[in-house]
Amino acid sequence: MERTFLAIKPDGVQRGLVGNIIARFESKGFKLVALKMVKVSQELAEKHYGEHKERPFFPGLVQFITSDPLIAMVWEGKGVIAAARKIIGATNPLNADNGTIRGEFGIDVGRNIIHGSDAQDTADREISLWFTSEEIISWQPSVTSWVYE
Ligand code: DAT
Ligand code: MG
Repeated sequence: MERTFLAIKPDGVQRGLVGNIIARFESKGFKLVALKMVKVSQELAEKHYGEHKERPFFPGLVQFITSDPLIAMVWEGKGVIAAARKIIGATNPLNADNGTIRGEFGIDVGRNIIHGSDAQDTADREISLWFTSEEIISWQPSVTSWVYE
């Protein structure tokens, strides 16, 4: 089954949005298979955002993501990578649709609340960067047959 890496960034944690955000993925029917609070190191932040290292906003992005704890998670389900990106909304919160996490809760692109992997290869890379295989739990929700036909 498909998996994606999601992280509620330090702004989402500070603003008390952890429960609201997790509830959206839970109630959609996706399965939480790993979760931890992390005070991110410089090294992990630079690896995670490696694709952006030449961009002017990179130092600020790394500073922000390492400034305070975040919530790192792995979610599983059919089509979860693309579906999570839709639930999250556009990168710039002012362009994000109403009803999305960024659309409801954010204003500035550098305070956009949550990260989600954007493709299968990124998801694989990010999951193995943030979690060991022992930290990812295989379990079967008893409601599975009420979520999938
Ligand atoms: P996303 O998080 O939607 O995948 P991205 O991968 O293009 O977006 O960028 C990663 C993060 O970098 C993004 O969540 C916020 C920050 N960022 C992107 N573009 C930015 C910009 N123009 N100015 C400031 N921060 C930016
Ligand atoms: Mg991205």
